[in-house]
Amino acid sequence: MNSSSPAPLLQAATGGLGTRRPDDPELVAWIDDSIALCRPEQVFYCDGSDAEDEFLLAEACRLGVLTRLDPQKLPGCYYHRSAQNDVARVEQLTFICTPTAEQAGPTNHWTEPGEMRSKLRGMFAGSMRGRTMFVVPYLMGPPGSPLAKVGVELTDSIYVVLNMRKVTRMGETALRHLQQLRRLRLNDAIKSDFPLFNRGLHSMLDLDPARRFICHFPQDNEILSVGSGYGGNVLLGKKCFSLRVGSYLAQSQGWMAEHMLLLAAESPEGEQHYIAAAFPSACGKTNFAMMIPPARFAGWKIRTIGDDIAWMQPGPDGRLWAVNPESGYFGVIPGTNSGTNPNAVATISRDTIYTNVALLEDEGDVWWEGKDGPVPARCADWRGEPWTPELGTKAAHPNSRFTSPMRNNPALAPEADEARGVPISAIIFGGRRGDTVPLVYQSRDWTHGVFLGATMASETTAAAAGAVGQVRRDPMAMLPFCGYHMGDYFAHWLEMANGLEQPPLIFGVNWFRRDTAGKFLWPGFGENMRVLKWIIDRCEGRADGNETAIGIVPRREDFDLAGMTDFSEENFRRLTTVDAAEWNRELDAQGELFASLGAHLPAELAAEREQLRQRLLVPAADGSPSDDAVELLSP
Ligand code: GTP
Ligand code: SPV
Ligand code: MN
Repeated sequence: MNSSSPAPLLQAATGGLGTRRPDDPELVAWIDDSIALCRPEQVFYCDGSDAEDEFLLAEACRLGVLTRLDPQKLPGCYYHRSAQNDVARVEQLTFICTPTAEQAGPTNHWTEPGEMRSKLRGMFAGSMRGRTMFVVPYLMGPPGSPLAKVGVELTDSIYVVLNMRKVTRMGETALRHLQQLRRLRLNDAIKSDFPLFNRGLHSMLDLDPARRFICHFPQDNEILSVGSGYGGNVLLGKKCFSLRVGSYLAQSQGWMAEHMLLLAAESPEGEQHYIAAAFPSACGKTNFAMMIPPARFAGWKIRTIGDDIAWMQPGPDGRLWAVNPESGYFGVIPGTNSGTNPNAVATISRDTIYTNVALLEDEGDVWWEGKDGPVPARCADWRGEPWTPELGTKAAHPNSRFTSPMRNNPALAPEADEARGVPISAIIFGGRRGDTVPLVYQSRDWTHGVFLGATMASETTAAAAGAVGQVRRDPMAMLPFCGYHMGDYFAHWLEMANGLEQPPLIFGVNWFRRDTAGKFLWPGFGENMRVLKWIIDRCEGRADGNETAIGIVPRREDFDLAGMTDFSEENFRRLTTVDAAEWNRELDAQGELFASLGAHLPAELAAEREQLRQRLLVPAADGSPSDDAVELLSP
């Protein structure tokens, strides 16, 4: 299935839907230029109404882009198969086009903007002949928030439109916000050429990977995307605008755009904490943000504010305040069940687009590896091929995804719509590491916390095209998403502390440490509440920890393991062990990234690394967490 088929949608057929042109002059001029370039057969202006959604869903079914699932079992749910060569973000084909290569830095692919622009203009020329161009205005951030921003995506994919409607506040809301921004600029006579909205132009072309490019022009607030129809490559409000362009804007304007979930934790006594956590793609953000604590923690309420992106800025009270710019989830499906993530199961039971999972025989229901219930005797796999368990292949693509509005989430925090956001108590950095990194540890202070985030690494996952399971540095989980020089990004993190009288405490976590047989040592999911509890206790000054070379790990007495079956004290010891030999290897691996940043690497971080090297040479005084270090370092 692809969504490129020409279709006579408009006028009489739509009863007026799709015909209302916006009136912002800058917007209209850009749309008209893009029409002249792409030559669509017709242009559909989205307003975000329910009537429009209904119409476009029916249209997508008529075109074969979506299949409607059983409305009794899965009300408002639809099925989509992407092209087989277009199933994930493509980091190799993602570019930051700044005037100089140095501005993009060594961790990004770079091309000179003029060169890239003319290459892409050639590809866009006539690319929408016989197709519909959809004009998709969207707002990132709660309406009225000082952090909220407007983008407009022009796309020839009806699938993109229907996804953007779920993950962003799409339509009239965005145009109203743009109008306010325009008025402010005129009233305050602000002389600025910087476009008031992000311009995103997307064409699937013929979905040929040889003509696939995801290009960002941060200084022009512009994104050009061709040749893909999938996820982060094309839902331009998400990674492209909110993170790559967003991080550039954040640096120049003194705020932060981060690849972080946001959750609210309320204790039985009514104590509130807001937590932000950066884990790389497919490393557990959605699951952590929707977590349901085990019985031991009866009375605790964990609520979701966001599951992927946080925009944060210092508030007048000296705390760091955060909003979730999104309004829905584009979440990993495999492994989702009522044991791992009951809130996600409820969220995707209606109003959801399922992409690249398996389709059951009656075509009214879907299946994926790790779903509740029995494995089907047969189904059609994500490619549409007949599948039986004996084949031994995956029926659902490992990066198959659900797209659902956040209002479906039973654990949604009401604060998700609050314009001023929420004040953050703690920031957590976490990766997928089979060894080395303990279950949880705390940095000594902000600078050490920035070092912790800057040096994190994680095994690659199916969320991006390429090899899976390879450990790579992924600073702050932003390696694929930072829109400028990574060294300058670190400096920006360090600078943010100046505006913060009460900076969040910074922690590292790792749910994925394995035993020698390759089994996860930690049960994860809801049990991660135990780690969260220790973190909150540290914020409140209630729990103690042991100093190690890399930071503070929990003392056994201060970590709640009550009610855990199948979990041994020995496992806890292994999970909190800091092995000097492993960390010396880690230190070396960190060096490669740091060296690549050259003069852009902040001296503070080089100094942190040197201090870590020194500490790894000295066994801890109490001997406990550094037992192994003592053994390994004795002559
Ligand atoms: P993106 O949407 O790509 O940014 O991913 P994410 O960070 O939101 O990851 P998500 O929560 O969707 O989890 C990705 C995969 O990790 C799923 O297969 C989960 O089942 C698995 N996972 C999540 N949390 C845990 C955990 O605590 N332990 C273990 N073992 N696996 C987990
Ligand atoms: C990620 O890869 O971090 C995602 C999925 O959240 S995508 O929207 O494709 O970037
Ligand atoms: Mn993500």
